[in-house]
Formats: sequence, structure tokens, C-alpha cells
Amino acid sequence: MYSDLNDFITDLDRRKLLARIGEPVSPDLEIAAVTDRACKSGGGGPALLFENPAGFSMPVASNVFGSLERMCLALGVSTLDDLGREIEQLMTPPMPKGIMDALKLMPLVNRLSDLMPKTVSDAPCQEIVQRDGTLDDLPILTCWPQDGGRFITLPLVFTKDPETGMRNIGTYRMQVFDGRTTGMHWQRHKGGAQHHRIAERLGKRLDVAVALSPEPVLTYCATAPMPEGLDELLLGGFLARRRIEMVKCVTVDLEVPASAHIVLEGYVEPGERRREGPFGDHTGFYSQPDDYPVFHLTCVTRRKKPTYLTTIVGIPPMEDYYLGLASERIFLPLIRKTVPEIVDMHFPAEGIFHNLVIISIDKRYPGHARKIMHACWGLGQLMFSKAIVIVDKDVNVQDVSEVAWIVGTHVDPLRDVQMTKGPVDDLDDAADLPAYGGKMGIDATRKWASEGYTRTWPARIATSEAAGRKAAEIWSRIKGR
Ligand SMILES: Cc1cc2nc3c(=O)[nH]c(=O)nc-3n(C[C@H](O)[C@H](O)[C@H](O)COP(=O)(O)O)c2cc1C
Ligand SMILES: [Mn+2]
Repeated sequence: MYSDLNDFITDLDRRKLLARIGEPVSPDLEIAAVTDRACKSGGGGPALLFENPAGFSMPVASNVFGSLERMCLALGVSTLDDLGREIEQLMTPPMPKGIMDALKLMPLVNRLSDLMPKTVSDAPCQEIVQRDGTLDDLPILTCWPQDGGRFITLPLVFTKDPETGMRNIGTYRMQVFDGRTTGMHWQRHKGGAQHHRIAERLGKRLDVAVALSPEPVLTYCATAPMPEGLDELLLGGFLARRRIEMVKCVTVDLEVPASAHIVLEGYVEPGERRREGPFGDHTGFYSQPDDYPVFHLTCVTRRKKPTYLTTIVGIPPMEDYYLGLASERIFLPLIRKTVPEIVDMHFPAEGIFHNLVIISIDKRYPGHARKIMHACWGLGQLMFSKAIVIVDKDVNVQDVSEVAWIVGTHVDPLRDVQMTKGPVDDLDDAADLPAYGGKMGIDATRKWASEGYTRTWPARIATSEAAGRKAAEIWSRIKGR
């Protein structure tokens, strides 16, 4: 497991999964345009290392997580489903039947004891301490022509609940206002916003630390939809299979990953807001400008030779699809702890996570599909789901064209569509009001007599087993030619 972003980049290079760009490329639109081409080149394209961002001496890395293969490498697994299975095991350890069985559980127990982060005193991220530091030598991108400015797109934003001291980490973009101030785009439903809400109620300044370019596992963890109050670093320790090393900040009462290349220390004042945006967003459209809290920089700490890790969002597919895919696989076993009838789930790239969620279930009773919809609308960030499609467990939710076929054939729109209303993602521009709008569940399961369907449900077409075997034989010969 890579304990440093540089190790990841070096390994990607060795595996021919990285393109180095030696010529000068401008952080003003050009790096984003090249990154967009990579993301659209099929399978996510290569990771990119811009060695000479025009006007800056710090290299820029982008799209490093932007393929299934690189996402798996970053998390140290050969398939994301392996990770899902490990978590499943962790959640339901088999009862040991004897001493040998119990010994087999030891690796699992060890893995749990390694979850807690540990504090170190000497950290690469503090090789240089700049108490009057600015953002001026960071090659921060302008991503799209109509963006309100330059945005730090892949920051790990650390805060503590002012009352309980519980930590949160989230990835929230930061628009550069000047060398010492940025926007802080934590949306109202997110962990950072909740800490800020409490700080404002207490009339207190909220310390904030922003880690850039940390060990790869942590970049993922900051995007993960961890339940509120659960420390993202526990997930980090689990994924890294070792305790994450943290170091105390210099000017604020927070800790940051020792492995980060750059750390921005600072605070957010109660009551202060400033216009942020527009920004070419995950949706593929520009988000409207809106008022958000302001981050004030107190100190920059960094390595001597940092790499600036960034990403761009825009029309899908983009790098964030693969970060989301990791969450899809990692959180499925956790969701199944509360909703065990869920067999599989998928967030297609075109649905940008929340616009389209496809779930297969082991249907057990009438109305079951609707129960699942409501469970999702009440579960963590799944609450944002705008359209939820529920299918029977024999449908492969990872195959969007199979799902489209099943929806078309299995759904009677008047009977099978469940409309409701609730919180929607802040990025949803279709709703009349910000963050509040409509939701639709589509029950595409086979309908039962107990649900009022008294006709005979048609059987899915498939050939006989014998003819199928014969066809397979002949086909392998035809294909082998
Ligand atoms: C590249 C990228 C950029 C993101 N930008 C934002 C953002 O600006 N604001 C926001 O609230 N969430 C943003 N997110 C989503 C959050 O990181 C995500 O919802 C995360 O789970 C929040 O963590 P939290 O629950 O601890 O707040 C972004 C995600 C990614 C992958
Ligand atoms: Mn959180």
C-alpha cells in the first residue's frame, strides 16, 4: 500500500498507466482540457503528470484515480469486490468452532486494532513551515472558461465538532479569492457544514486544516460517504492495513496526515459568507454562484518538493466516477447490514451518483421494492437519490442496457412509479428550490398476485440447456478462427 503519493505515481509510471507531459501546460484551462481528453479516452485514460505547469515550479498530477485499475491499486486490492467481501467478513465474522478456527480470525482482529490513527512528531508535510505563506506558488487550476476563478478541487478538509471534538474529513472545493482566502464549499448536508453550524451557534471561529496530495487511500476516504460521527481515518486505517500517521498542525488545534505534500492551516469565521462560483460541476453544467463560508489561511506547511494533486469535474465520465465506484463497492456490505434484501447496487456514470441509482433486491413480500426506495431515501447520502430503479435479483444492475430493457418491459407507469419529495443534492438544478425537490422510485420487479397483478408474468426467453451447450461448442470454434 502506497504511503506516499509519489510512490503511487512512480508505480503507475512503471506499470505504464501514467503519461508524463514535459512541455509547459497552463493551469489556466489547458491542464483541465488535457485531463478531460484523458477521462474521455475510454476506460478512464491514463493518469497524468504535468512536469512543467506554465508559471509554476511544482508538478501537477491529475486523473490518478481515474480508472478501475488505478482505483484498485490505490486501495491495494485486485478487484473492488474483494474489498466488499473483506468488509462483509469483518461485519459478520464466523463463530469459531475450535482453537484452529479462532486462530484463523486473528488477522481480522489485528486489522481492527490497526484502525486508530497515531500521532507522529516529525512529518514530511512540515519540512517547510511558512507562517506568512500564501497560495501564490500553488498551480491551482482554472478548470472551465466560465468558472468564477481558480479552484482547489481535491482538498481534504479537516474539522472538529466544536462540542464533541469528533473529527470530520470531506472533499469540498475551495475557490481562490486571493493569496490568503478561499471559499469553503461544504454543502449544507455535509460533515464540515455541520461543524460550522455548531461553531456559529456558539459564536466561535472554526479551525480548519486542508491537506493536499496525501497518501492515496486518504484522498479516497475524504470523498467516502461515511455516516456522520464516524471518523474517515478509521476507514483509512482499515484500507491502508496500518495506522495512519498524523501530525499536529502548527497554528490550529487539528491534526493532518503526515504524508500530505502541502497543508493549508486556517479558520472559518462565524457569520462570514462570500459569493462563490460559478463552477463547471460534476453535473456537466455550471453551478450557479452562491454564498459560502470563507477560509482564512494562517500558515502553509509543505515538503521541499511537493506535487500538487488535482482533479477536474464536468460532463461524465470523469475521475470522480471511479472514486464513486469505490464507495459503491465498499458501502454495499455496510448498507446490507440495515437493508439485507439489497443484492447489488449501481450508480451509472451518466447519473452522477444521485440522479440514477439502480438496486436489485431479493423480493420477499408485496410492496418490498417501495420499502427499499424509502430505506434509501432515509439512509446517509443515499437520501439524495433522485431516481431509484428497483429490479429483481436476477437482473444485473451493472449492465445499464439490461436494466433499461427490464424497466421498459416490467413497468406499468401508473402502477409502479412512487413519487415523493425530500432533500436533494445542492447540485440539483432541476428542483424549484435549492436542496429540496421531487424523487421518483420505479418498481421494475416482477409483480405478484398479492400486489394486485392477476395476469401471468411472462417467462424470460432462454434456450434449452442442451442446445446452449452445443451453441457454446460451435461458437468457441467460430470465435477461435
Ligand atoms: C472531486 C470531488 C469534489 C467534491 N466537491 C464537493 C464540494 O465542493 N462540496 C461538497 O459539499 N461536497 C463535495 N464533494 C462530495 C463530498 O466530498 C462527499 O459528499 C463526502 O462524502 C463528504 O464527506 P462528509 O460526509 O464527511 O461531509 C466532492 C467530491 C469529489 C469526489
Ligand atoms: Mn464525514
